[in-house]
Amino acid sequence: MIIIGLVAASLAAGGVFAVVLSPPPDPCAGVTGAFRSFTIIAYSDGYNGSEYHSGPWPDVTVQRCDTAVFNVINDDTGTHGFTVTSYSNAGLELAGGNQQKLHFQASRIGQFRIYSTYCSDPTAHKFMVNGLLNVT
Ligand SMILES: [Cu+2]
Repeated sequence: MIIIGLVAASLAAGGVFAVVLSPPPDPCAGVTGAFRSFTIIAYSDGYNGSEYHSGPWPDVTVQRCDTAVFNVINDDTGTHGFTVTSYSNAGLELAGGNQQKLHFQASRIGQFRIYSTYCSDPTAHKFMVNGLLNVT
């Protein structure tokens, strides 16, 4: 009985060490999700007219492990940024007339703010701080 107990204890300890030493599992390892593309027009009225929406705008949803692709077009003359909390803290910075893509695999479930880190126009900036990416 004592030997069985020791074996069980060492197995338990081994299990603990294995958990500590292993990198955290990637929930999307081997999973190919869908590509979800969104076109974002940055202008003086925000992203896709955020100024005219009372709630978060844009408000987009992908499923976990999907690849989210944001095709950002700056239709304005000044500079605008675009980023998504947790997924791209550096984000994009687009000069007037510029177009760039931001893409990543949405491996974490939750709600993530879409916003601009920098706008040359402070009035437009107010409309570029309250977008939302939902990962379900
Ligand atoms: Cu902006």
